[in-house]
This record gives sequence, C-alpha cells and structure tokens, in this order.
Amino acid sequence: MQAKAPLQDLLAVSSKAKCLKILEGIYRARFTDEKMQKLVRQNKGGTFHLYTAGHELIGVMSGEALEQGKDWGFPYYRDRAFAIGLGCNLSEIFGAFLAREVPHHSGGRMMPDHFSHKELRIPCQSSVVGSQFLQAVGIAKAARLAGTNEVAYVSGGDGSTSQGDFHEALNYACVHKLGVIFVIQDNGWAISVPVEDQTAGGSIAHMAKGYAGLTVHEIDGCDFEAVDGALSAAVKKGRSLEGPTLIVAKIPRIGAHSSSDDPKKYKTEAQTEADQKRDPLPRYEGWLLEKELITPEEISALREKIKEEIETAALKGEEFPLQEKERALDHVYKEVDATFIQTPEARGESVVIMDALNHALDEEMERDPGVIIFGQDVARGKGGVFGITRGLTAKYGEERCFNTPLAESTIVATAIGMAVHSHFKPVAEIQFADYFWTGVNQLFNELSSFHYRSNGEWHCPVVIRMPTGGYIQGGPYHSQSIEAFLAHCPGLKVAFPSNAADAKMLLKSAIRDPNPVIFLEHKALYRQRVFSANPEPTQEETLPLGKARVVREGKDLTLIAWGLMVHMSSEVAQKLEDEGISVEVIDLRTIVPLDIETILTSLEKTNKALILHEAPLTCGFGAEIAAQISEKGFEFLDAPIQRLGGKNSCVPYAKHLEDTILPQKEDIEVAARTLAKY
Ligand SMILES: Cc1ncc(C[n+]2csc(CCOP(=O)(O)OP(=O)(O)O)c2C)c(N)n1
Repeated sequence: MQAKAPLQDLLAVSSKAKCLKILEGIYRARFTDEKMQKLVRQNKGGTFHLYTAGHELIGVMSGEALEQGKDWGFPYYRDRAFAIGLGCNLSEIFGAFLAREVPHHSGGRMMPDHFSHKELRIPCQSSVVGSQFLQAVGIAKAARLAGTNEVAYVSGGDGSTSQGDFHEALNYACVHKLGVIFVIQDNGWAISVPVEDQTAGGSIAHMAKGYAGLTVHEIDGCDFEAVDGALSAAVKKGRSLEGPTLIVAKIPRIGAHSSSDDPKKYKTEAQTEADQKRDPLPRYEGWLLEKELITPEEISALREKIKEEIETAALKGEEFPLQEKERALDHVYKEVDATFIQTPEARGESVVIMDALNHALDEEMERDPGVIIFGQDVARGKGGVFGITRGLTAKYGEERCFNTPLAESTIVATAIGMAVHSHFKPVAEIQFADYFWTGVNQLFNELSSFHYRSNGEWHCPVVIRMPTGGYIQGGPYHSQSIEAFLAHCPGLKVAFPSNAADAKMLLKSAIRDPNPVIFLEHKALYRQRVFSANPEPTQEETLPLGKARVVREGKDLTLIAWGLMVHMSSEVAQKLEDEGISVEVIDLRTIVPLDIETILTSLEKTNKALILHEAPLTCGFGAEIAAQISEKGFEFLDAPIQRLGGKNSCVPYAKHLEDTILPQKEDIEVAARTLAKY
C-alpha cells in the first residue's frame, strides 16, 4: 500500500478535526436552545427566549472562521451560534439568559443574546435591528488606520437589510475597501413579515451587487461546503485589505421568532414542514457520515456528551448572582480621572470662538495621536463649512482628518466603532445640529448607553461637535436648538460654551473625557469679537465639564442662560444696573452635567430666577432647571420661577419673522423688570 504524503495526512486530520469541532458547536447551539425553552417556563430570572434552530451551521462556522481575540464580532440577537463558535463560555451565556451578573454580556442589563465580550472582541450589542452594521464598519476603519489586518464580522437577518444603516454600511465599507464580512442570515421572515413584503425583487444579494468592490455570495447556509467556501474567501479578502464581502445565507427559522410569538398565526403548516426539512443539523450529520468523518456510534456519544455539558453549564449559569439593585445606576457615566488647571494670567492674544476651537483640535491632535476628526466637508482645503477644522488635514494627513459620506448615522456609528477599537478618540462633526436627527438612533439608542449596557465592560469616548442655534436667518433647518433633547438622554454629556476661552478649554476636556460628549457651538458666536473673543488659554488649560460661571454678580435676581443668551442677558443686566436693578448672570457652560449648586447658591442671595433659552419654551431645558430649583431651592424663592424661551414654532427665515419667534433683548428686559418688581 502506498504511504500518504505526511502533508496530506496532516491536512486530512486538520479538516476532520475542523468538521467535528463544527458539529460540536452545532450541538451546543441546538441543545442550548432546547434547554433555554425549558428554562423560560421555570421563571428563574429570564422570561424571554429567541429561537435559533436553523441558524447553527452558518453561525458556528462564522465564529470558527475568525481569529479569536484578533478579529471583531458584531453578532445579532439570533446569532448565539456565532458566540458559541467564537468561544463564549456557555455557563455565562446561560447566566446572561437568566439575567445574572456574568462577567460579560451586560450582566443582566440586556435581554438574552445581546452579546458583549471584551477579550473576544464582541462590542456590546443592542436590540436595534440593523444598527450593528455601521459600527462594524467603524471598527474596520479603525483597524485600517491602526495598520492591522483584523476583519470585522457582522450579522443580521433579512429584515435588517431594509434599514438604511445596512446600505450606508455597505457604501462606506466599499468606499474605504474595509475588511468587513457582512453575513445575512436569511430565514425568509422578519417576525411575521415574509421576504416578498420586505425586499424588492426578493433578493438582497441581487440589490447589493451594485456596490462597487463588494463581493457577494448568495448561498445555502445549511451547506457546509458552500458556507466554508464563502467564509474562507471573505476572510482572505478582508485580511489582504481588499475590501468587504456580503454573504447571504439562506437558512430556515425552525422555531418561532421568540417566546412571545406564535408562527401559526402567519406560517402555513406546509411552510413549517418545509423549514423543518431544511434543518442544518441532520443534514450536517448526514454529510459527515457520507464523508466517513464520523460513525453513527460517535454521533450518539457526542450528542450525549454535549447534552451533559449543557446541563452543567445551565446549572452554573443559575449560580451567578443577580446584580444588587443598589448598583442599577452604576455605569451611566464613566468616572473622569483628570486634573483641570487654569492660568488666566498666562493667556495669549484675543481669539474668537472659531479660532479657539481650531486651536483646541490642533493641540489635542498634537498631544494624542489617537485623536481623529471626520465629518462632512471637514477635510482638506475646506476644513468644515465654518472652517473649524481648517488646516488639520494638511498638518496631520488624510488619515487623521477625513471626509465622510453625507450620512449622519454613518458619522455617529463609525465613531462608535472607532472609539471602541483601541486608542482612537473620534471627534466627529455633524454639519448642523438640525441634521443630527438622521443619526439620532446611533446617538440615543447606541452611543449614549454603550457603557451602561455593557455593565462597564466597554466605554465609548466620542466627541460630536454640532453648530447650533438661530439669529442668523438660517430658517427652520439651520437654526435649531436641540439641547433639551440631548439632555433627556442619559449617558451623554452636553457642552454649550458662550465664549472663546471656555470653548477651547471645554473642547479639550471633552476630548479627554471617557464619555460621549456632544459639543454645541453657537453659529452666531463663531466670529463674534465683541462678546465672545477672549485671550487664548494656554495648551495646558482645561475646564471640568459641569462647572457653571457667574458672569456678573447681582443681588435682585438671577438670569440663567447658555450660549448666545449669556450675552443678551449680560447686556440686559448692564442696562438694568443703570436703572438700579442688580442682576446676577450665570452661564451654565454645560447642560449636562448641570451645575445646579451654582444656581442654588445664587438664588440664596437673589431669591428670584429667570431662565432663558432660544429653544421652544415647551419642554425646553429651562423646564428642567425650574423643576430642580423648585425641588431643591423652593425656600430661597420670593417669586415664581420665570422662563423665557423661543415661541413654540420652528424658526422662520425672514428676519422679522425670526425676530418674532426667538427671544429678543427687549423681551428679556421686560421679563427681568417684571420679576424684579414682584
Ligand atoms: C429598528 C427596530 N425595529 C423593530 C424592531 C423589533 N424587531 C425585533 S426583531 C424583528 C424582526 C427582525 O427580522 P430579521 O432581521 O429578518 O431577523 P430574524 O429575527 O428573522 O432573524 C423586529 C421587527 C427592532 N428590534 N429594531
């Protein structure tokens, strides 16, 4: 008998080992799913179960295809098999299922199967269908900037491909030729919605072929060889820095969508039977038998072994403690470990806000090579529509100050990915606050709670700068004041400077803060010399976020303001001073954290509060301040708290109409005089 070449032997052994490892993974995934169905009825902590039967082969093989601890995974909620294939601990998966405080997967803060694992490089996943795609693209971009050849895996169901984020992600990944492997686990249903109600032409693969540079595989996701071929090619392409791949894997969803769903309401018996016939588990066993890689006896023994393993893991999962309720507020924000210094005596020439911001960015880029800037029009000669980032591409290169596609969700989500990748500190620009709405899902649902949802495992140090405010005839879409919306979202910090010195110091602090900071810049103040220019703070100076400034002292009433309103208030205060009314003016500097202490200290002296803002009065941030004053400082008050804000309308373009909607100095004067007389 002719001896086999040793290399061939080795290859045969390794591919047999690989095939059997995948079978083990599939068993783990299937038996875990079955065990969870039982546990959900026993009310031991978890009440919700997502069925994964049918998704095992594609999931496990995807996990196996990655290099553990090097590559990145963004699995969606039905991709438990991926987590298992990548190497997540089963007892931790059960612990998370039972809402226990396991070291990973959110420690009971997220519903089951929202994976998070720092060592295995699974950034904290949310429940929002489709939002993971752009974050994965952000990681891949960061990997490119860091000069590594890591790949990023991201999965979703067929329904998720209807989200705009999916298409933004394909576009960005193709523009930058990023190593992203998009795997669509196409089970033909999004809860009860069949693919024909979901996708034009019935095939996302067909649609996606239009993205230049994207390799598209449309495969049977229950066929080992097809899956293996597509994944190997995708990993190879990504590693070689040749760009992204989309794998559309057709698979059955054998169970319900979740424990709250009854497929009998929308699936025919014939459809259910057809799905069962496509089950990847018996099919893969059959394939292994046919290839003589396993015997029926070995299959039985392996099944028993894995079932026992699952029982043990489930018991261990139950032993993890529940998080103490006293800790439910932990990790809304990450603690700031910084010292702040101010040396007013050492300050330089007077600068306006736009120069102060530009210098802050420049100095921070110089100090920290991880600081990167991106947004619409921010790069090269343009340097942003307001010129804040001018000169930075020339000085630091295209890799550190670059343009993005015109897509706000892309900007926020890729910032998330870049921030969690490693040492990057994204400072993104949204061109006008009025256009942050198309990125708001990534901001409110993703970025703000990343630290909290991961139970402190991850944090997302992103700064998002946004020009804001009116009085410039910007009309309804270049005049909005959005601070109240931002303040309502736990996890975000919100800065809103009124002058150049504060702007510079606060932006530097924001960049050094480990939390997401939204940095609002009033457009009408950018070039304001009279009110907002100051001697420029030195490179070392920073201000803590959350410390208001008493702009002028007074004893008869307190005006509380931020942004442009600070200057209007100061002018009015000066005028009233001449009439014998002494007005104290407070500039909040940051909306979140709110320095309520400085407000209360002032009210203890003046006993009267007037809060000013240009945003519409109803539910404006003034309402929050008024509520806090009445709760914490009622006994200081000699008069009802007064608010003056914009009228409840959008801001019109024509000057006389704009003036009617936004508060004017005369309005402030009247309000202040009336309050002083009360
Ligand atoms: C943006 C968003 N809209 C709606 C939902 C509610 N929801 C959760 S899962 C789901 C269906 C998703 O279907 P698909 O992407 O095909 O994945 P599958 O569940 O079939 O694996 C829906 C509508 C959600 N979580 N996020």
